[in-house]
Amino acid sequence: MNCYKSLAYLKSPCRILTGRNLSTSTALRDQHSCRLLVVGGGAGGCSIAAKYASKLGKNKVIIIDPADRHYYQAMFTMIGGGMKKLNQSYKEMEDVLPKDALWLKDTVTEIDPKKSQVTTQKGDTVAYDYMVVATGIELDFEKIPGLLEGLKDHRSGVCSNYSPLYVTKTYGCIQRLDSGNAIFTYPNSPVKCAGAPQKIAYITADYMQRNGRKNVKVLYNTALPVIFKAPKYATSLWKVAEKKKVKVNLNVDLIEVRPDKKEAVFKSLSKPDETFVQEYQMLHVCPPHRPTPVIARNKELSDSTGFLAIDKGTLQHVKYPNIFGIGDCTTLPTSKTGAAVAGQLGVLRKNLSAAMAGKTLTSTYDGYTSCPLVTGYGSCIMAEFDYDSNPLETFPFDQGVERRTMFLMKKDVMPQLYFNLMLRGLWEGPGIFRKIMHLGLSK
Ligand code: UQ1
Repeated sequence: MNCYKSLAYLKSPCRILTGRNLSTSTALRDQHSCRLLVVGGGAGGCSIAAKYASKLGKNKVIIIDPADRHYYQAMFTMIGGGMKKLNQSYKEMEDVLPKDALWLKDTVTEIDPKKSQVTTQKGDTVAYDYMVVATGIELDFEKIPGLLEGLKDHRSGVCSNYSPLYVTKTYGCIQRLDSGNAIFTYPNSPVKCAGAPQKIAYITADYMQRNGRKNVKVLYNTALPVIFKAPKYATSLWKVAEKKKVKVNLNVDLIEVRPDKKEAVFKSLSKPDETFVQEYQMLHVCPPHRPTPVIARNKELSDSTGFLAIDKGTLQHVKYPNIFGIGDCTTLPTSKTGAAVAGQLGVLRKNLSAAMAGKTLTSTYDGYTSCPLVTGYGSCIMAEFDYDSNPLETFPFDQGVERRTMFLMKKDVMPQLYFNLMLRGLWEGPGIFRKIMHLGLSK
């Protein structure tokens, strides 16, 4: 089926279309149709659109995303630590999306899976044969009273690597810090890059040690009952925290920030009704996250948690066989990282193609995810694991220890790999290298 667009010339005269035009009675509203619709132009959406735009041909893929910029979010920790600049972390959306796909710079406001059609904010409709949902996850800074006020005030010491709006503030906070508490928080919700809240704590501790600032106390306050999900790397991280004198407090949840007094209020999750206040000079917050509303409020598509209900092996929607999902918007029970998206891409490619050809889906996602746990200026533990939190390491050495090579991999190799290969549909995670490095003997 061709993509078509009716009355397109009335609204966007510069967009050249090759498909056929259909007349419609609803003037000034476009009706599109396509073989594959991709909702979201982030890591998953852009990469899968790239694969299919070249496979299916010009304008057979439509991609919908309202953003001007595409960020490589995995770089935000490095920006917070002063090791990268914000302008290295993004490209213009029009430069990363595949040229053969039609980009609608718009937001999907409603999905009707029974009609295989979506509606956008501008009032356009897009009918699809197949759809990949890649809408990501949202940040909920508003949920914590006082947090936005603190983030917006340049002298407050409150920062967050999680948003391009605030990530550039972090390094200034680290540089100015010379005494008192530096508190790093992890919220009581699913988050993207579950390692990021503690990476910046270790980087800050390293900065203090290198600059002889002995009067700073670094605290990592997490709502989780563990330091890290995968036990192998949890063991390593407890050692890192001890070595770097980072005090780890488990089961504590940030519930309020008082920027005027430089106080943070926490709730204990292990002792009901207990709250406590800690003073800070620096407060780095990982905000609570929430599923994207367009999925969460759609009861046909989401489960009770608000995420897109897909099969954890095939990535196909549990009710609608022409819908697939990738990345942070899904119910996949693995850590939400760019590396996980890379691992899902190959499975999605194979299963979506099988579905399009009316064949049985044979590829299974094992939950592969990776978290390059940067532990300072020059060291990194390259965690890689599956659904069962068992290590799935690429390299033929123990990745549970801090290494300079892995730091350089994270800092210099990954961004290249991401922009030049993954977003062009040419990287499906390191699985193939893992097999070669382990000579086919293991995993
Ligand atoms: C990866 O595949 C990936 O995608 C480009 C990343 O960027 C988000 C990563 O940070 C990592 C670690 C991987 C996994 C790759 C290797 C070689 C361990």
